[in-house]
This record gives sequence, C-alpha cells and structure tokens, in this order.
Amino acid sequence: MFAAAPTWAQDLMGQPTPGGITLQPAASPLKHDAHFFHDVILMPIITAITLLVLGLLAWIVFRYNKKANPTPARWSHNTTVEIIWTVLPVVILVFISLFSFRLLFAYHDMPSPDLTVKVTGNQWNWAYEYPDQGVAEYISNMLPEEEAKAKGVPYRLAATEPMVVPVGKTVQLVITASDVIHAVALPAFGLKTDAVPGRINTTWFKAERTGVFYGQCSELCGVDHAFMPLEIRVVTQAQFEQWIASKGGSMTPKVAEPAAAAPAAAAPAPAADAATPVAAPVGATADQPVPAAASAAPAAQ
Ligand SMILES: [Cu+2]
Repeated sequence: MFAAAPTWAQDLMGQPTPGGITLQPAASPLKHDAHFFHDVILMPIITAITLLVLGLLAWIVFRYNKKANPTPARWSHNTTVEIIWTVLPVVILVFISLFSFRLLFAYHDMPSPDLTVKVTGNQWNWAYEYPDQGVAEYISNMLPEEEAKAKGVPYRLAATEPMVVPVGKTVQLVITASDVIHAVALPAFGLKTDAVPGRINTTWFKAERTGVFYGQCSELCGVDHAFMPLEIRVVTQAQFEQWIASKGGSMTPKVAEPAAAAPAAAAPAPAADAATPVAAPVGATADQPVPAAASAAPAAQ
C-alpha cells in the first residue's frame, strides 16, 4: 500500500514505515524532546567518539606495526594522556546527563491533565477505563488478520476497540496490570511505561494532531505478547464527546453524588438498605423511603 512512496521522504505517522531507519515522527511534546536528545546530543557524540577510536586504531595499525616500526619504544605511562582519558569521558558523561535529566524531568513533570485514562494490561489484551467520564472498563483486543486486511489497517497493530482521546489535551495514563508485567509503549508519543500488577505507574502525552497511533506491549509477558497492540485514536473534542456519550459516559463528572453512586454501583442490595436509615430521621412522611429507593435504582443500572 505504501511501497510507492520513498520511505526517507515521508515516514508514516503513528506507525512503523517499511524500510524506515530513524525514530518514528513525533506527535507529542515528549517525543519531540526525545528526538532532540537522540539527534542533537547523543548521535553527534557517539559518531565523534566512534570516529576518534577508529582513527586511533588505524593510526596504531599502520604507523606502529612491525614493518613500519621495527624497534618499539620501551617507555610506559604518560601522566598527561592518562589524565585526559580519565577526565574527558567524565566531562562527556556529565554533559549528556544534563540533557538526559532534563528529558526525565519532562516525563515526570506532567502538566495538569485534562483527561485520565486507566490502562490495565492483561494476558493478552488491554483494558481502558475513563473514570472521570464514567466510561466503564472495556477490552481492546488485536484485530484479526482478515478484518485488518478488509479495513486496510496494519495487522498486529490495529485493535478492536481503540483508546479514544481528544487532540491538544493533556492525557494522563494511569497504568497497571492484572497478571504479569506488561508495558505501554507507543513510539509517536514517546511512551514506554511498565504495567506492573499491584502498582500504579503514570505517564502522559498531548497529541498534536488527529489520527490513529499504534504501539505495542513492550514487556515480554507470555506466549501472546506479540498480539496485544495499543491503538490510540486522536479525534476532535466534539468527536470525543460523541464517543463518550456512545460509551454511556458523560463529560460532566458527577461531583455531588459520588458517595451515593459508588455503593449503589458496587452492591445494589446494601445501597437499598442504606437508603432506609438515611430517610428515616429526615423523613416527615412515610412516602420518603420510596422515592429515595427509586432514585437509587437508575444509578445501579
Ligand atoms: Cu503484555
């Protein structure tokens, strides 16, 4: 499908490019920072060191071999050279660490999030939940090969039910796992965070454009490790609100009645009992418990 386009001209957004050699194009601030760290800081230093060592080796091989230099010098130790080759690597590492820590802090210092998505790794699929919008946990499986082909989407990257997020909003991912360690990895957003049973890890991204972005589990988690892709669909705010509504959620978080809603959702039977003692002291009429129970019933559904 994409074979006609030269891969170096335009890397595919949000997915790997056949024949591509560099990092995936960035679609989130952290990935731009990671590109800078890799392209501007690490690669020039690595290239310079590699060329220096190659040059030194070539110099020694050609200038000091047995033919070119039949009587070798007898001295050992050179204080100046030893100080240089000790201090210079330290300086280089400190220089790298300045930019490395800056990137780590950027990952750590999340801007105030607009949206929180809970991500749970399972053997072998992902579960997404939107607690603030009241979207219950749903399972995202890998799209079967025939369906992926029919839809023209990448097999083993496309999912049955993607995570849907609005463009330009800071999305916080709270990540855990139910069985073994998985990892949320999505190159275009620079995400790679372990999903550990019994722990909550967080990471964040802010999608800069709409579209579909693919990632994969990046922690060897069992026999179907290769078959639990992450698909994040970035849409406009209006489309996101439509999607939330289609999932039975609401954009206005219920702040006033979380205490009543929580036990009703968890266990409908105790909630009905709880309504009676609350109504009894307040109730001026005997009818009071009936409307209270009736209002609790829709919440339980
Ligand atoms: Cu996994």
